[in-house]
Amino acid sequence: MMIKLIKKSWLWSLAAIVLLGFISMGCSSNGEFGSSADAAEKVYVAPGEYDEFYGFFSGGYNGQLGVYGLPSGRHIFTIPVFSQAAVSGWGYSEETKPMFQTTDGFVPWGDAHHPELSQTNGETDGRWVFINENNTPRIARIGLDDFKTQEIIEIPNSAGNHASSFVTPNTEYVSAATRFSVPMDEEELQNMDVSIDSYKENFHGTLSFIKVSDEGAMSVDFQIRMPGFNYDLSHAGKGPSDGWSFFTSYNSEQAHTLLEINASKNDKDYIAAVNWRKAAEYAAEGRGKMIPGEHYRNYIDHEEGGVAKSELIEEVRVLDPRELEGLVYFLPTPKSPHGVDVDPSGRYIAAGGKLSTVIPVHSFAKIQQAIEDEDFEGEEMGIPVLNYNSILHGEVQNPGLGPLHTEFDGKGNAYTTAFISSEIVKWDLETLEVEDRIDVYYSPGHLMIPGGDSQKPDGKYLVALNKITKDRYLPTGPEMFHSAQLIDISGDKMELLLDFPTEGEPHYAQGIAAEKVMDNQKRFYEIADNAHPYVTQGEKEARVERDGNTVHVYMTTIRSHYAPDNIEGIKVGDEVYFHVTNLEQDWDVPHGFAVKGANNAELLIMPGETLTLKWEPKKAGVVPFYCTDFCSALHQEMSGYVRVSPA
Ligand code: CUK
Ligand code: CUA
Repeated sequence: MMIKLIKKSWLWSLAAIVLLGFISMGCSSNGEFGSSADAAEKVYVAPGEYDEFYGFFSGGYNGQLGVYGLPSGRHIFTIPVFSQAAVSGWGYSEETKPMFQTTDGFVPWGDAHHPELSQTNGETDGRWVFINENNTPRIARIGLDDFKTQEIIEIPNSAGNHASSFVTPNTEYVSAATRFSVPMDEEELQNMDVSIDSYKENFHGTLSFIKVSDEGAMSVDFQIRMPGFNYDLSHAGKGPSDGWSFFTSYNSEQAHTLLEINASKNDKDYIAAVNWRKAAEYAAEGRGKMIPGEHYRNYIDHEEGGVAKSELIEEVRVLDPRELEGLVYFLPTPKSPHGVDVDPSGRYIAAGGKLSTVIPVHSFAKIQQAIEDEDFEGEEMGIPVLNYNSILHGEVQNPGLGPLHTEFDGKGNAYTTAFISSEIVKWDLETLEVEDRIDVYYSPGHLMIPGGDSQKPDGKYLVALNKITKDRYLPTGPEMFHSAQLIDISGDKMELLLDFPTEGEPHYAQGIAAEKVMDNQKRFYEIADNAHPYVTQGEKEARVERDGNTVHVYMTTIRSHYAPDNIEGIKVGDEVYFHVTNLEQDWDVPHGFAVKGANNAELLIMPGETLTLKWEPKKAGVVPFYCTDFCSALHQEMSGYVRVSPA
């Protein structure tokens, strides 16, 4: 009997893998439009008018955060985050280089996955957006007052940070988890030089909870030691489940080679339900222990004129579920679950079992009951495994093939992406009946409803974030931008309104009513408040100072000239720092600064800001510099010369 069962599950795994591998490429029709005139009217934003929502779309392997207007789908901005951006000098200027400091050195690229807006009382509040970096584990916090990355914290004792950056209902914490388990020694969780074949005995994972202060400063409050699975996604509880977070895991088989087969054998993997409030109490009481956990916290220091600082933190607290009771419970969940989403009421937890034929929905009340009754079917590394049938609210039948992620409209409906069958499936949270389905083009990963993972969704639009584009736009060679699709969900039937391309791979996205963000915008920085150590407060102070081989140029810009604009006395081999202060006090008047042949990017200096470009001239001669941003009718005149003499 046992053998038969295993065999059966094996067969199903193989079938699913074949489907994932081959059918995932989607069909290739153009699909039906609803009435196009109707759809056009719904997404039309007249010239000079604003969109109703901001959309924040992860840039995936471009490492940045794209800002889109919805419903128009217009790409209105890109916020540089984890990758250097030549367009503004992000990560090239001396002020911003420290933002890329990690324990692996200067890492100027990142793989950004899940943006998440800050929340107050379970509602998006428009203060910040967080986003995780999957490759070199990091989390960034971006201010929605100036649309700039303000802080990047590294996650120690982690090997890939995918299940991040999801917030608790009052942004007490941002959560993170290790995507890949790695060898960790028993005492201090330090990575070890051991055979990969020793996976089962040596490999472990960690979950991390990053505390967020009222000002937004992040710190790793505690980590939880976990069995050697792969941790994939998470979402925080809310309402009755506030105080808990849910993390999906796969590879409970603990395979370390050919994962597509070997990590797909078990009928069920687990969702880890973490009582973070209890864990925070343990941490506050000094329980668990401090272990080595070197990581950098990099932040823009506004007190110091916006110069980034890097701070090395050496230790971190780890809590061990084998020693501390009530920290974590495993919820058995079919099958290699990917997404885990908590409905707006906080009562239901839906999993995207990507190889499952159903969507399992757990009930938080039943989870609580099962914990109270100690209704356990086993344990993994001291973590009790609850009984599947005891905690299940129910299963959604026929949800489409390859269910991944679910969002909610706040009216009792859930929407799940089906990756393999390329559709969005709408179902009722109480009856679990499928109510509607719509084809998308093609193979959706995440989906987004503004506020759709908060307690107050704006259930008007849904965006499908499709992984494969194929024939949706004019062909651009082998590579195409990813395709997002806007769907009207205000009625009983979903209606496809718009295709629009997104830059990089938009894993996840967030949306928020424009009015919660647009009125808090900084339009320029007050020059009088500029506390940069190399600020030049007025043209009269512009000057060149030499200190040995180091030259500091205190430079200003204002339409349409630099001061100084002729610089002599620079020698080959000097280290020249151009500290350029933009004296403008007017919205949307940056100036640029570029030096011919400099092994660096340009600077794009916002009004009232100071940025520094480092230049080491290699040859004697006279070198021009100029403004790269068309700032006035006399922009072409905005230039100057540096004379470089032999050493
Ligand atoms: S995701 Cu990162 S692999 Cu489903 Cu959140 Cu695209
Ligand atoms: Cu300043 Cu162009």
